[in-house]
Amino acid sequence: MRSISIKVFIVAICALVLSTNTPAMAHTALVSSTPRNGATIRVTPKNFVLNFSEVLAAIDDKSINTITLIGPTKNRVKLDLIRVLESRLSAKPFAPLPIGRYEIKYRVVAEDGHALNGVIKFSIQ
Ligand SMILES: [Cu+2]
Repeated sequence: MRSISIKVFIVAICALVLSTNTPAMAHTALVSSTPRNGATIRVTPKNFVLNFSEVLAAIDDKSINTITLIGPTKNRVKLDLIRVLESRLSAKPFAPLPIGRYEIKYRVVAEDGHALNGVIKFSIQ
């Protein structure tokens, strides 16, 4: 009987934790991106654009959000004009990109202080 009461206790705690996580407190999420995750494209995009569900944070007007482009040989590809505008993070490729597989790695912090990391994979053929 003792193990059953412990299980009931654990379930009750989980329910309490879940119920306090209301939709209004939802953390930021990636809503859309250009290019999309898994996309195959034929030309270098003019812009990389990541749209999030929450406004992104800044400290003393400095962006604390990062975006990195990793190229076909796991090399870091230079990006230009990295910008944050409300819930949007964007950057431009510095030069036309060679054919191959790429990863956009991002780390953003929403205004509620929570961070989100992610990877968008695409290839240029
Ligand atoms: Cu949050």
